[in-house]
Amino acid sequence: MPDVSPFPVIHTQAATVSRNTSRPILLVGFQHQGNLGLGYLASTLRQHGYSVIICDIEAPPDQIVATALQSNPIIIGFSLIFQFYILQYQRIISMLRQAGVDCHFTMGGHFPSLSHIQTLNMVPELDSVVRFEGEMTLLELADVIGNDGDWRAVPGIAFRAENGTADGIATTPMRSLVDDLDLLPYPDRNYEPETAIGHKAIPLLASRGCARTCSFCSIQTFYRAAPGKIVRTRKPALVVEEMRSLYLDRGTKIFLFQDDDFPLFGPVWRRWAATFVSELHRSGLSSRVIWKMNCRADSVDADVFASLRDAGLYLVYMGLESGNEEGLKTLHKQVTVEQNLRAVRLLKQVGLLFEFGFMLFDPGSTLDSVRANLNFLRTILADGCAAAVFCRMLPYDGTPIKDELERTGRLKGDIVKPDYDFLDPRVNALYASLSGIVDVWGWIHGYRALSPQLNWVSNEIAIVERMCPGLPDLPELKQTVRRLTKASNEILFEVVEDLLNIAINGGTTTWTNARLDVYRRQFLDELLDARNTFVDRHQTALLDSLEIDALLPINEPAIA
Ligand code: B12
Ligand code: SF4
Repeated sequence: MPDVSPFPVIHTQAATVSRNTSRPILLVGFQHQGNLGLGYLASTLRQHGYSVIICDIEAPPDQIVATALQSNPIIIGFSLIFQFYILQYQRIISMLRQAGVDCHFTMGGHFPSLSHIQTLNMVPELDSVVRFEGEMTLLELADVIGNDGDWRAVPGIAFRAENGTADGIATTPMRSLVDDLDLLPYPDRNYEPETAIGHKAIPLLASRGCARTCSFCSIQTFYRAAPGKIVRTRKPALVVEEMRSLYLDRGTKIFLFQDDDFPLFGPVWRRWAATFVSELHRSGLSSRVIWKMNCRADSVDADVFASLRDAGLYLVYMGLESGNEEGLKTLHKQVTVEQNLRAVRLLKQVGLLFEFGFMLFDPGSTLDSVRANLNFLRTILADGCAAAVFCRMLPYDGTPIKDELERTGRLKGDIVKPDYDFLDPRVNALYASLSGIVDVWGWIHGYRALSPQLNWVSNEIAIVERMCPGLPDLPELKQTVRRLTKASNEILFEVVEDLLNIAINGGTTTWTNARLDVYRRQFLDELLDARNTFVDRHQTALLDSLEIDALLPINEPAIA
């Protein structure tokens, strides 16, 4: 039987030196929904003998400072995965220094990797930035610092240099991306996971990297800037083995694949997916667990998705992004409107729930393109299958579109709020009036907003359909949620349309924030009432569905 569970220890340059593990390493990051980056860093360090403490960046700052003072770490590693959090990190980092914490401070993540100079300039208390995938670099940094070695020679970092560079920042040779993801230990998951209708939902990865080149996305540049293979898939049998251990040890029945683009596109990844499906069936998990993944519209195929559905797939997140050809070109999606429409049609046909990313506005927006986007949303959501969500494209650091806006003198704002104006002033006015009237934080954005709540209840229904098939009242609840979703979408679309017509023909709108808030509250009240009544009525069956069936077939994965 192949060796699947123990992880061979991967070595760094410093692996041969004796390791000083007497002091812990403190990691600070955004923990909501479980942070896989921090998880992999922590498990790699632990595998090599270090003790690791993880603090949530959203914990009270005093608590983070107290933990640092008490634990006397060798390094504090900050994980910045959302660039707009940089000020929050800045504040905590300077509090730590003021409190006398004098160990090595480093930071990693997309923004620090791609914009290391800005990061070091904005956060002067940092000693270094770890660039790109950080497992091996952080380990080596700890090894070298623990032995009072020259950390400035560790590959894969940036730091302030007194001389020799024009901008005062030096970089060491880049470290290659992790070649074989299966050599990494399972990520640390020592936190209370999110639950959906009582079921734990745990994030995991089957691959890293994305082969596509969307202009607004920092993932493609992140995985291209570092040397090494851009997309790396794990062995399907080992992914299933991780799921199996999470099922048995943690009672996990919902798995959230956070892969940027789940391996499905093209013949090689289709084969990968087929093997994954057969491993799930072989392990006995396909009838016991459900899972969600992210993919592009051009990966959707009726037969493939039917087989994924039969192996537990219940929710698909698709980055549709635009509903007009010009917009798709600006965003360099390399899909057509028809492909987007087709993907949605096929998912509905196969009976899969879907959520989507959509940018009503992008830097090339015109009044016509906004109307086309609106019509697109109306088409795909006409049956109330999902609540409308949309946003304005934001030019994140490290993206081709940000560089283009900068080159053409259109980039505005700063790292926390990067922005731009549309070329047609009427689109600017439309966007401003729309954000003023639709309190998007109450309707579209934010965990408690209406659209996410509607989608959340649809998600719960899809879970119950799979975990407790045949429960009475479920079809009625589903119908109610669809009706509410449809009505909520229609109001949102009416507002956009009204403001769009005003942007073209002039006039004033009768929509106000207060009027919308009345609708919003009505929808939310009805939604919560229907959902809670259902849960109350079926508590016993829902609780029973949380039980774990430990009688899985003995798993002897065939490693490809
Ligand atoms: C999962 C996820 C989420 C989860 C977060 C879960 C969590 N706590 O981590 C949820 C769903 C909450 C989420 C929300 C959002 N997300 Co999100 N998310 C992701 C996603 C898909 C995967 C993250 C992940 O697990 N990666 C896998 C791990 C292994 O990789 P990693 O995080 O990069 O970590 C490695 C390295 O970066 C490095 N590293 C990272 N930290 C550190 C620290 C140290 C000390 C060191 C040494 C190294 C290091 O080493 C790690 C291991 O190799 C990423 C895309 C991506 N590929 O990263 C987007 C991404 C991070 N999200 C993004 C965005 C925009 C959002 C939202 C704004 C979306 C929205 N419109 O609402 C919100 C913001 C939430 C908020 N609070 O404001 C953007 C961020 C863009 C930016 N430049 O800021 C990303 C990059 C996607 C994209 N390109 O658009 N997201
Ligand atoms: S948006 Fe998605 S498909 Fe496009 S480059 Fe980013 S991760 Fe890949």
